[in-house]
Amino acid sequence: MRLDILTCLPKLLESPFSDSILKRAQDKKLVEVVVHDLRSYSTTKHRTTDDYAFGGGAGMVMTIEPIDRCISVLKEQRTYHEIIYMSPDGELLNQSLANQLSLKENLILLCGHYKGVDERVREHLITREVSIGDYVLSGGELAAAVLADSIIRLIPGVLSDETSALTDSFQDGLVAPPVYTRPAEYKGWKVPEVLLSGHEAKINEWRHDQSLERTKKRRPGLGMV
Ligand code: 6GU
Repeated sequence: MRLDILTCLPKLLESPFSDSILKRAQDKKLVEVVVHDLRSYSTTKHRTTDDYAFGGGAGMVMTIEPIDRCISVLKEQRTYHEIIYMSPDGELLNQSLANQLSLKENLILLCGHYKGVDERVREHLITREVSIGDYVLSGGELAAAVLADSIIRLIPGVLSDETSALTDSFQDGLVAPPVYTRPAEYKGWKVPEVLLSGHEAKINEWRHDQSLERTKKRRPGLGMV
């Protein structure tokens, strides 16, 4: 997979991709993440990427030209399956959407900022809009990093067998069961006996029961979308 992220604040996207699973996925060539600074596509004297809103008020608005120029250059190089605008009024991210997007070859994520982008970007350049939840962030960068993480970890080979995405919370419409590690007893707080039994079938049954119980208690309605 190739993931191109367009932003006017590229520094915000440095650390999420330079550590742990997302770094390893790139090192293993399972994903190529390229962050583009929209300022370098600006043709104005001061390389601006925003301007005042027509009609007044509303704060600064991201201009269409740097975004269009950057997307055009990328589209000349390959075909993109989705060009996604990160926006709090977009479609809500969930595991099902992450699964769908993880199957695509090339994706563009556009990070919004200020009071948003010129509406013509949304009308003519974007194929989809995604939000990561019903709250407002200062910009789309952190949201893009969240979306990218949720997608990249699903690409075959990114996770090892032990960390397989198949056992994640949400993947089967259930939250994950509790986990424990050594010591088996700490301050008198004990690990459930069944986990120490070595009886695999019983352990699996216990975990499944715990998942069902937890889902019912914490997230009733999960997976019923
Ligand atoms: Cl994608 N962008 C911003 N600015 N805020 C958000 C968001 C996106 N998703 C939730 N809040």
